[in-house]
Amino acid sequence: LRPPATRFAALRREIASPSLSFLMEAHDGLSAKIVEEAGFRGIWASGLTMSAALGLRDSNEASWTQVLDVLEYMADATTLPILVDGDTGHGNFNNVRRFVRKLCERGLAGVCLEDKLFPKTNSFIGEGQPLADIEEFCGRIKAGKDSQLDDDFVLVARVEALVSGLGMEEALRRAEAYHRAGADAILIHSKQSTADEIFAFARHWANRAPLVIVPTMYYATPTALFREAGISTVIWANHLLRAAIVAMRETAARIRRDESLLRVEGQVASVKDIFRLVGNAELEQAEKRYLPAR
Ligand code: SPV
Ligand code: MG
Repeated sequence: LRPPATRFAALRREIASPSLSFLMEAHDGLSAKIVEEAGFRGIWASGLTMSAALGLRDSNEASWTQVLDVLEYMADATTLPILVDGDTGHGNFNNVRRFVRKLCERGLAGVCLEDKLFPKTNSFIGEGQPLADIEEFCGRIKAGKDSQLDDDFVLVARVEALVSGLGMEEALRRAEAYHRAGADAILIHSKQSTADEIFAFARHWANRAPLVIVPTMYYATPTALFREAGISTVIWANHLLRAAIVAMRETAARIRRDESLLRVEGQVASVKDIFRLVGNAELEQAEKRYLPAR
């Protein structure tokens, strides 16, 4: 496994490089492995999908230490750098300090903090969610940066002003403040079905710091346009969990209807595939080395 130190540098490279980077969502150890297998260079540990995979809402129902445990499984399962969806930071500046230290200790390469209030609600629910006071959120950013245990740890500040209907000026004001407070990148979020406001923001922002986007709602926008706009990083935020939901639902329904496995066997991963994914071959080697010969 790649030692954690290089993971911090790897995420920083992805975020800082002028070429467009991609982070793919994962929500547990297995999905993290699948992201790596697909050839992605980094993982988005989504708050929405980690919660949903636990059967919970994206409302900080899982405690931050429960989230940390999921993240540790993900970090152990892959060599890729992981950008953690840190929601609001689970409280005020003091909670952020402890959260960031623990992420660093477990080899998580970066965190994204959003300018909302604890407990948060998913951005695609309701209208006009209240945002954090700018100064207070800047304190969270500074506290996070002051607590990182590796120089390359990445803190992304997420601006929710467009989602909350506060407009472009407020979004830019907030992004500027968060950048000054020490954020390494700005995530500008939108829930519109086109990327118009994202592109407008990017024009005004003029690359003062790397921009990260989440095109869940404006999914039809060609990626070439993100490149042209000088976006740093695209997050495909929830698609492995959504794919799994469809596959699991279809498989459960078919087995229930058929009372037989015959028609699903060819449609599902083989048991061997599971063994391969979780590295049973390595265990066989280790047994030869460490168990007494029989
Ligand atoms: C997540 O994946 O949890 C995110 C992105 O924060 S969004 O669901 O669009 O808020
Ligand atoms: Mg989230």
